[in-house]
Amino acid sequence: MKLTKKQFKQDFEKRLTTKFATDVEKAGPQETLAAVSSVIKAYYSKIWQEDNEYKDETKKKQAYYFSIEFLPGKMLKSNLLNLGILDTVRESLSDLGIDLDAIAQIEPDMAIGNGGLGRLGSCFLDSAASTGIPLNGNGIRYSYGLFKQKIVDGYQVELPDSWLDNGNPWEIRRADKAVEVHFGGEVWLEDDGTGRLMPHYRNQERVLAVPYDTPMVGFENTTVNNMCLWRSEVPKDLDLRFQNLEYMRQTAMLSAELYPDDSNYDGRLLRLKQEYFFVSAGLQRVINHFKNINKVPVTHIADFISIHINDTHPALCVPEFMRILVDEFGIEWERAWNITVKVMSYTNHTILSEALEKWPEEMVKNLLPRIYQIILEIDRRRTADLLPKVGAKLVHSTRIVKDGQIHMANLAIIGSHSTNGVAKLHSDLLKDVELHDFYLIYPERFNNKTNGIADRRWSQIANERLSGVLDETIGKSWRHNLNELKLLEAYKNDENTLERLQAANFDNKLRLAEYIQEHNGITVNPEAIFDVQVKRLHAYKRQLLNVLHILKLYFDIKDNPEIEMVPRVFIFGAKAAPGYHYAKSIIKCINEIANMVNNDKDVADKLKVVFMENYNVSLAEIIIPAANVGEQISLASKEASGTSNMKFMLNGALTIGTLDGANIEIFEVAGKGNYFKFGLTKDEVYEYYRNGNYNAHDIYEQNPIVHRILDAFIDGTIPNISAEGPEVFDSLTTYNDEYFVLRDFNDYVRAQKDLERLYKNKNAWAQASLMNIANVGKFSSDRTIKEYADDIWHVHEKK
Ligand code: T68
Repeated sequence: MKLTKKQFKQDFEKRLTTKFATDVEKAGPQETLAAVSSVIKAYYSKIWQEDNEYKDETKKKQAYYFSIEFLPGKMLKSNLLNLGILDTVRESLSDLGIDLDAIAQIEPDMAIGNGGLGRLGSCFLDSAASTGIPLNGNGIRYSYGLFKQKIVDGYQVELPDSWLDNGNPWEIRRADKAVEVHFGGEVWLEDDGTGRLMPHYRNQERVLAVPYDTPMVGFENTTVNNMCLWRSEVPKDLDLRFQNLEYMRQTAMLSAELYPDDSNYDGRLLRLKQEYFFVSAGLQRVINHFKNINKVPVTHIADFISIHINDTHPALCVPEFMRILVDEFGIEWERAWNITVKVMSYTNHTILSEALEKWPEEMVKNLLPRIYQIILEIDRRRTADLLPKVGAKLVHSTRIVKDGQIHMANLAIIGSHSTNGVAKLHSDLLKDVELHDFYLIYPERFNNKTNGIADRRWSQIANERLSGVLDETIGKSWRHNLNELKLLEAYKNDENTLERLQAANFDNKLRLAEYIQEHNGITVNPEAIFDVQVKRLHAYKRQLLNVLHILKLYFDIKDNPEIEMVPRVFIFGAKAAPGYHYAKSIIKCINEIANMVNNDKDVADKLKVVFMENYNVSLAEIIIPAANVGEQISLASKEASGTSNMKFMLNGALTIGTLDGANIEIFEVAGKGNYFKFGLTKDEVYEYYRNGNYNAHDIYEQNPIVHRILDAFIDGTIPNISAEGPEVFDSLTTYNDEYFVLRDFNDYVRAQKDLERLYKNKNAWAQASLMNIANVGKFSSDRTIKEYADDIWHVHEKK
């Protein structure tokens, strides 16, 4: 949009008066932020309204991304960038003595997601808007997002994230569009006089779902999509019998808190309620909108909408959509089923068995009696239909209802026309191993969509220094199309470019060093290799492997304080699920090792270990641009994709990683010599599983370096871990090292040495870094979302 400084200042000053009865001089930072945000909201609202009108008039098909989590982070700068007014607003504020970046910093992160899955959803919404693809989000407006992490005496402590305290300037509460969601009670079927059995209900619990809309503003275009988040409330006309405190509390609970578990299935009733809550509310709104806009029968709905099931949490979309078609529109079952399968599509994000959702039949039956009947009927008809075609074995292994449980992945696959994994390796594993039986029955449904990232946030916003150098070197086309970064390759031998790229990284390192000084009280050397592992703490991600290597370096120094070594700063950021004891123990160990290493005079500044508290999107925006090395060291086959690996690459860090998830595709495009690969392949891992012949204890006994490092956990070398040390030690020895940490240790050390050698050659390192940036184009989520739009949803870009 077009905006002059004069206009903005006028709007801003006026808003301070109308909203807060104050002026530039007297306004506090919260008032300033709120006024700026409110002005920006007014700017995009017009575009939003027009785009809604355009969508309604053209009636083009739209897609809806149902996800129980989103992780957008802060929105102010992203909205400014996308509106094309970031510089104008920054300069205008600066004229008024206000620092935009300082103001932007106090906006709370919108953190209604755990990690990769939620962040991917937000990257997709950003990219869809920016490429003009009509995709809207549907989720829950949790009053409390992911917990805030404090580190106290080395331990993780969780504090509530009350992100709405100062209001949310971006959202619009649409009370007029509220719908009801019903739980429990009894249901029975009665002939409606025409031979059709219709459901009747008694004693249902009623919940009001109120939508809050947050605009997803496209990058320098005219698209504004919607992220709809639902809040649970008590219906205004509630029967007095139900107006008791317990019911009020239960209702509020539905949208109160995000479950802080990732990669783990938690079978609690409230979670199941949350799932049905946002699924039912979302589908009702989508269908209401369809009815209002289109004058065609609902049997045509698959031509107008597409519903995406992000992981299994929204899998109840399948029976709920059936319920609406069959019970409310009176559509005959077979026909309704064909429509449902056409409308639905599903993404799988994990092969970890502990993350696969299953709900006890009894629980579903009690909480959602009609949905339960529909699931049984889906299962019954499918079984009858397939038995003669594929045989009992395949039918049984793929059934939705078995062993007293409802298998949500099975429901999602069976009830949709597309199942995709999130990186090539992952999608292959789904077809060949994890979902092989489904693949035999429905081969045409399986496909891959390698993840991507919203590159504008991770470069233009998070790394202005690098972006500036790129503009000067290759022009600005890369800002619209990340593939244009390929132009950078021509500068691989241009010393000036290499120097400027490295200088940008160095500035970012200074900024991070300052942050670390302020928050951790640790002085780090900006010349050191900044070696970063940021992600959720999980055994399969193997933060422990990183830790063992740090201990090796530590002992090398202790044995020979004069040893020549490129100084290193190891940086961690990781939240552990509050109930994940082992992960929390590892956090404690990292912090105690950090204390030991950082305060050892022999070590000087050769080695520093920093655990950064409360890793989140905003912190990632400070850390990743400063990294030299990104650690992507999960056990091969376990990380479905990973997306921080892509963010590091975009910011010029080199990856040290296993052949897992999207790392493989990163290595393919980065080119040999520009990454450090190590460790078992997925085939080797599966070979161990088949043979059952892995023996971690042997490695402990036979490898003196490993022996010494592991002993440090139990012999008092590392202080203050008398409970956690033995736990870690036992996991690696007695319990046979589930994720092959010891098996991959030697090769990891070798790769780390290669890395150090390359870093000593400044020019070669800079070239490798440049090659990473130049080849990152594929990992823009603009690419990913276009693939979803073309291959799965069949929705089209606005021209
Ligand atoms: C992640 N999954 C994958 N799950 O681990 C990661 N799970 O490899 C991938 O890049 C990313 O998804 C995007 O595809 C998750 O982040 C969760 O957060 C989660 C949350 C609740 C329940 C289960």
